[in-house]
Amino acid sequence: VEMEAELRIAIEEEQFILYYQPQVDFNGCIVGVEALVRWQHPGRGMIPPMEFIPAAEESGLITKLGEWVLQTACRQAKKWQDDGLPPIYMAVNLSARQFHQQNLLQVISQTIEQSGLDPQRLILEITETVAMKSAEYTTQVLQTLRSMGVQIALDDFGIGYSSLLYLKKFPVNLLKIDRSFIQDIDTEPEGGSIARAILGLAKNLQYTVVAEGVETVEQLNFLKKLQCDQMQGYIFSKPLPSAGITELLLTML
Ligand code: G
Ligand code: G
Ligand code: MN
Ligand code: NA
Repeated sequence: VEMEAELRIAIEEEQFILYYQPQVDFNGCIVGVEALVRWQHPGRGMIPPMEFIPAAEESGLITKLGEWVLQTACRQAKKWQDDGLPPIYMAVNLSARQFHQQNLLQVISQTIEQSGLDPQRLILEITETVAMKSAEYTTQVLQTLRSMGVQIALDDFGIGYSSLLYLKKFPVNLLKIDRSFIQDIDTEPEGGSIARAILGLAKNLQYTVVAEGVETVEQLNFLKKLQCDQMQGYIFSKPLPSAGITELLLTML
């Protein structure tokens, strides 16, 4: 409850900041960024999302926070575009409660319109578990989002339970392989076998695959050999404030 009260104030006072983590292609070029929220707490410093997103979910405050995140991310993406930087995607996480909020589609379409961002540049990440919870609803929402031009990513792929039947029905563009399957490339005897299987499946179903949490050269080489489309992880860059991304994009001009 204390956390909830604090969060309420934090939202009012906009104590949040977005960091952005690059997603690179096969050649190491930045093709997109994932927006990751942090709480700049006046007394406790920078608080990572794992420590407040659950409370925001439970209290329902995630709806307001999520709107701020979406708005801020879309505006930032538009600004990079207006500044003549290389075109990139902006990926934004949607939590379970956000995905099921009544006015979700309205909020998203309004935010896109107000920011002036090309909807093709926006990727919404939902977890596989959220998607499977009510597959009929999910299919409908995703279809509407796709008709607006927005792209959809299934986040943390492989750790939930995906019905392959629904995977085929969902109008999804990207699968993000959960980082546990990337980390085991180095640590397990049969490491990488799940990453390999997901890549095979995804190629057949014509999804773009993003590997999350790539940290080592061994993981990178393994993924390159399997022609993984995109990668994200500390080996390339940690999540950075917007100015850090601007610098990286400038070097690509
Ligand atoms: O930034 P970090 O790597 O600590 O993120 C941890 C978790 O918090 C991830 O699972 C991520 O999806 C989630 N997260 C980060 N930013 C947001 C956000 O803006 N909205 C939601 N719903 N989740 C977020
Ligand atoms: O939305 P998602 O659950 O995918 O959130 C991404 C999370 O993964 C963020 O908390 C981000 O800081 C974290 N992350 C990104 N790259 C790496 C990495 O290379 N290693 C580890 N351990 N975590 C990472
Ligand atoms: Mn994510
Ligand atoms: Na993830």
